[in-house]
Amino acid sequence: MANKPMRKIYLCGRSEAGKTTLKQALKGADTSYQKTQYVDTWDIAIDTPGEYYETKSLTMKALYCYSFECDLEGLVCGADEPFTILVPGLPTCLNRPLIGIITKIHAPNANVPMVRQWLTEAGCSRIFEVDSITGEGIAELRAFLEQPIPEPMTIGEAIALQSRGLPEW
Ligand SMILES: Nc1nc2c(ncn2[C@@H]2O[C@H](COP(=O)(O)OP(=O)(O)OP(=O)(O)O)[C@@H](O)[C@H]2O)c(=O)[nH]1
Ligand SMILES: [Mg+2]
Repeated sequence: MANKPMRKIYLCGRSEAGKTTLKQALKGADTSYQKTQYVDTWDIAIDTPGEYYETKSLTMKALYCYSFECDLEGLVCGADEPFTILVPGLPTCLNRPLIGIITKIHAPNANVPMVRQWLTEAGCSRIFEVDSITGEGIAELRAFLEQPIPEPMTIGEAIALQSRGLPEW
């Protein structure tokens, strides 16, 4: 059965976080290691080299700029990453929803609750846990991405939400 179209997600995270493997798993393709050397905006997801995220002058600029080409932004973080460079409250300067994806959830040094805390503090509205190699959690993420793109909010609706102190605007 053919896959449904997915909302386009921008994938960022440090090198080896598992962005490309995740993209392959979402496509139902074989997972094979391919170091990302350039930004690929034409596939089902916008896959970036980890170096974008690890370079001070590029992390935020790329997050802002590619938001114009995606439907939502995804922070990819391996469950075994030893520290984070994420700053809190990222959605305050993004114009797309932000979600988090924790990969390698069964890695020997995995600490899923710690990574979940980083992603929560960064401002992710949803956090998914996956193992892109076994496919665990991929169907749930795929089902979320297959949800239709919501109608853009009017300025009046945004102001109404702001006035009630709600973050969804
Ligand atoms: N067990 C397991 N291994 C994973 C998972 N995701 C990625 N890997 C492995 O981690 C390594 C790096 O994965 P990539 O998908 O290439 O990482 P990347 O974030 O695209 O890295 P760059 O292209 O350098 O930015 C590969 O050997 C993958 O097989 C996962 O969910 N589970
Ligand atoms: Mg890659």
